[in-house]
Amino acid sequence: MLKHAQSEGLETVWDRHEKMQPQCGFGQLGLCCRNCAMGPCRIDPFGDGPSEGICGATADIIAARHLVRMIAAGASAHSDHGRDTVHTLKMVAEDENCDYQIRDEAKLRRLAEELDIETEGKSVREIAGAVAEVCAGEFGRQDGKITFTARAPEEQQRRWREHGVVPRGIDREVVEIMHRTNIGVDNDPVNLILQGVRSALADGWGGSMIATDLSDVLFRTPNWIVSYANLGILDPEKVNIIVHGHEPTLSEMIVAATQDPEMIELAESKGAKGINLGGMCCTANEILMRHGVPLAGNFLQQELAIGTGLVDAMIVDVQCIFPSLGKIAQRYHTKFISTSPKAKFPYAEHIEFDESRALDIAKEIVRGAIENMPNRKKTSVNLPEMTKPLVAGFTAENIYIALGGRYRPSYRPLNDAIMAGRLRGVAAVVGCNTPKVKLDYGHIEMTKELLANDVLVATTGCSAIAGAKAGFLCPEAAMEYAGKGIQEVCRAVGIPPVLHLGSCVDNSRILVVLSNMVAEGGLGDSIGDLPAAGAAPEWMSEKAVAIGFYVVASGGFTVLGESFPIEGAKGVYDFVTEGIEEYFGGKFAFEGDPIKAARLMIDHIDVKRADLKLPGPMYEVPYAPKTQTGTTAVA
Ligand code: NFS
Ligand code: SF4
Repeated sequence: MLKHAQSEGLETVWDRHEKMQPQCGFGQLGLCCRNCAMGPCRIDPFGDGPSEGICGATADIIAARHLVRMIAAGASAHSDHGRDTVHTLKMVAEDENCDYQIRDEAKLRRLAEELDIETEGKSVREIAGAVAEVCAGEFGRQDGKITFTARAPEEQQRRWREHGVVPRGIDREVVEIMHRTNIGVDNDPVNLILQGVRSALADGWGGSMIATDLSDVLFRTPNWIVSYANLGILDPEKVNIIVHGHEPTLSEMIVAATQDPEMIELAESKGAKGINLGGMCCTANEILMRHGVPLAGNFLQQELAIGTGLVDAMIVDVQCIFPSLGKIAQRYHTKFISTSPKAKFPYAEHIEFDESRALDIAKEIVRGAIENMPNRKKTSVNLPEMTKPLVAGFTAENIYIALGGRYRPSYRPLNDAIMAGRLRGVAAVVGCNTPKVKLDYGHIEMTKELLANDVLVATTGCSAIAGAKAGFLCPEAAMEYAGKGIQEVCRAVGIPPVLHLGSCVDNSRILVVLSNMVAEGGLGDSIGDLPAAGAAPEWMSEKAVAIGFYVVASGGFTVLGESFPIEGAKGVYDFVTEGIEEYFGGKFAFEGDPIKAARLMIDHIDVKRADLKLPGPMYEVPYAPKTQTGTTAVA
């Protein structure tokens, strides 16, 4: 596809990345500030020039302020998505003719109970209204704690209380970051980062968790589903529509519109063999998990998708959408349609999505795509015929069943497998793509190394799409890539060695799974005690910074492929890679080589196994750190 793009004279993210070299060293090190108009200021990393900004801010203050603003931005993105989901649930409650419905009543009732809502004698819509109201309240809450934080192990909650980071309201924590990072407010780097942690927790255990749970209620909780992935899912004989972005309120309705008989008939009248819908980025994961809609690709593939010349419409809502798409779409016949009042793009046709007329608008968009198919420029078509089969649809509600708890609905089989050393541990490999490394390289190499060492992998976001394209999400992958322990587990229960848990807001599912593992017993008192680790080998978005911080603050060891922009600020760097562990049990490491990064994760898992007095891995593993205490592992 890159060769094709080149021959067509298309400029892609990789070309722009190359043109941008060398990138600004001050920015990379986190040593520039323009938080006020006395600046911009920059600190000299070599010690010859200024060591403080004009106001007197040191490198640590400047880098910490910027870092927590990144958290605020990321937490806002996830949480505003959560807010939109609440809004949709409220609409369902208020309007019986609404295009959306309650698809998982049992989950709605469970949530109502958890939120202390009286359900006796209430209709489903009344319960939905009450749940929506309580969830909406979590955004504007002024004090107390975000309700779902109670899902975390008690020991973790105790640490949050001890260090004053229990999140109050979701919006409040973000606003407080914006206040405290103004010139002349909070000038203690650790104090700033603790507020960053508070806002990140409000995201993971608040905004993101609400987005996940209410999406399950509205669109149904996912279950195992098969599909396939990569640009080869595009079909020259069908109308091809790609939905790109994040919020399932839009993509769910596009799914419904493409299945409408009237639309299918219209497509056939134009000579098409039907309508082919594919997803891109996290909205792809949402509709894959619930409907089996194939994955067209991840973040870096968005321009290439249009470059196939086969996309009749690319429909976008919010987040991770390149502003370059409109220009590229103009080179082809592709309709590039923006739908959110929050996100408009150059050269896009804007058809505003309004939840109260959701299906009608979705049909209007799909009709436009169908009518556009005859305009394809045959000479520009290039379809890379590559796809891989996959299994997705793992959740906190079904993962224990998948792992052998069928006859006893509990996490016991999973915990037992870890305690016995059949599984050395578990890892979450998540997050974005970046043009700084070869496409998907970080995800693929890291995952292979973990699997070979009997570390079971959970995945979400663009990493899940990378894993899907690499073929990791099918059960057979265990035989090809995994160690003997994972092979035994996968053979016994028929799961892939890499479990797809959804979009990036669905990292909240991973928090719940880990909390459930702690509650099951035998693996310590908190998430930080588990033989587990997380990674975002190719992170690029501010959302990933928020995720990283809520994982670390929840006790998780997290390896990032690229450092935060803090390397010029030693105090901040040392705090996030060391000091923070004493507060919350988790910490960051930065490692660009995915194999070395995987080994840091494995080292951590082995230390946790030793702390829990668990034996080493049951089977021979290729990587055994020198410090290993196990009996059967060999170097
Ligand atoms: Ni996550 Fe999903 Fe992908 Fe990164 Fe963007 S799509 S919300 S931010 S690039 S994983
Ligand atoms: Fe410079 Fe301080 Fe203003 Fe930042 S806040 S631009 S360091 S004077």
